[in-house]
Amino acid sequence: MIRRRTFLAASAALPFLAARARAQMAVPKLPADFVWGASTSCFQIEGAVREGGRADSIWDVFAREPGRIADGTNADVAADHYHRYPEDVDLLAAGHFRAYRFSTAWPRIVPEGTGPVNPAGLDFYDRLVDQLLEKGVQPWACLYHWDLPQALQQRGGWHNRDIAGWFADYAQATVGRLGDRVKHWAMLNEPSVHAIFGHAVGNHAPGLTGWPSYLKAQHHQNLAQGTAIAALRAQKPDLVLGTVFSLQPVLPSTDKPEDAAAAQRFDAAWNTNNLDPLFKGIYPAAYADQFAPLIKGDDMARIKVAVDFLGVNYYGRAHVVNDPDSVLAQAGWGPQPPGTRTTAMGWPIEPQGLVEVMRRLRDEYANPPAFIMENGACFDDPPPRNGVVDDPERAAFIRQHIIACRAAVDEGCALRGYFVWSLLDNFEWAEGLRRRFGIVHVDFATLKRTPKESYRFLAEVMKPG
Ligand code: GCO
Repeated sequence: MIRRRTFLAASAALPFLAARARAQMAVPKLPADFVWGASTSCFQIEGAVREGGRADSIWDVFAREPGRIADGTNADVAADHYHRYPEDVDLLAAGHFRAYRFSTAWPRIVPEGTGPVNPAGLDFYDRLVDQLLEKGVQPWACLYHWDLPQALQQRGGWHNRDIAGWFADYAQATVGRLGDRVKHWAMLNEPSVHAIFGHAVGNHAPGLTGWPSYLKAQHHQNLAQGTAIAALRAQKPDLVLGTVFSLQPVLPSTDKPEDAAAAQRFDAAWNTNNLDPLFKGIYPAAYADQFAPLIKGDDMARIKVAVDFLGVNYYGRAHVVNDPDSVLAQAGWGPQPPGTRTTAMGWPIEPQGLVEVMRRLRDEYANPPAFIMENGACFDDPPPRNGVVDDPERAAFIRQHIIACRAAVDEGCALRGYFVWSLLDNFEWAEGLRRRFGIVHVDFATLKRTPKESYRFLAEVMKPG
């Protein structure tokens, strides 16, 4: 059946776009209750790393080590969101964002990781949440976006299975203060990516390496996620609870059998080592034997919990080849199909992959209510000129992925919302401040915010009525 699509034309309210570009910006309408949002994470934007009783996270320590961050920067100031949050909330409201996904910093709230809760740390999120609600933006909080308290790393971090309880305690303390106003809570951001880059490849904090290290970090994140969800359900049954995975279709770059096998291993490491435990209570066959020694007692029952939503971070497909020397599933990134366009990160621009991810959730995981919780692109934007940052490639990227969202909805996938990554230019982990993903430009010297054309485009798309 061919469905009729209603197209919403980006209107003449886009002052800086040529008429032709405006016409190309036409996007399909999504359901009236579709949630439009923007995402950030605390370490990447807050700065103020030594204020309000915050202690070091693993990323503060990692960024101080020479050579770890490509441009030698750190996140001590970042976008200074800690002080400038009212301005950032105004940008959300003026841009018609209905929802804002932020993360709470464990080292602000429980600086030593366990033990005393720091009221000043919670005060910051209290102010942020009140400001959001006052401006009509729904807060969505994520409890862990990779910034483990350094004090916990010294106790083994994600290698120590006690972390499941430590995380649940921190989650309960945070919900205890904010749960009267924040209904939507995600537990972890991209556990597989944290396990792979932070604990196997070593190019992210805490800089650990090796596959056994990955397995522990992955299993204990799965366990912490399930433990925290159960604890929060018991604490406050009216909360809407979920978690956030990075999901990518994985394709072999060639038709060689060894590349096909590498793609299967990579898929398990990246996608299904998260999905299968949560939704099915098992590890995929490719790694089940390797995880087995780590599984104790009723671990798998604790991990398989009902979630109210799944957050999906989607950037592109993974094209991989066999690489026996690679710690990541003995697979490496391989050539992309000829003619594939890429972002400034070298990532392929493949909106159709978003539809493939959603189909997989529909067909293999019982179609959980899902939100695209990160999607966006890094481009080498020109600096602001006369208050304008022209980023047509980012606007086009977002538009193509909104069209993909509509296609997924049309195919019966339970896709309920789209959150752009990211509201602000920010600290892009090992890449530092040089990689810009924001729809709002941040001058890291003056901290001035300048909405980019992609912000104006999205504002037009999301405008009610
Ligand atoms: C991730 C994180 C974000 C990134 C974004 C761009 O996916 O790595 O969730 O913090 O900044 O994805 O790389």
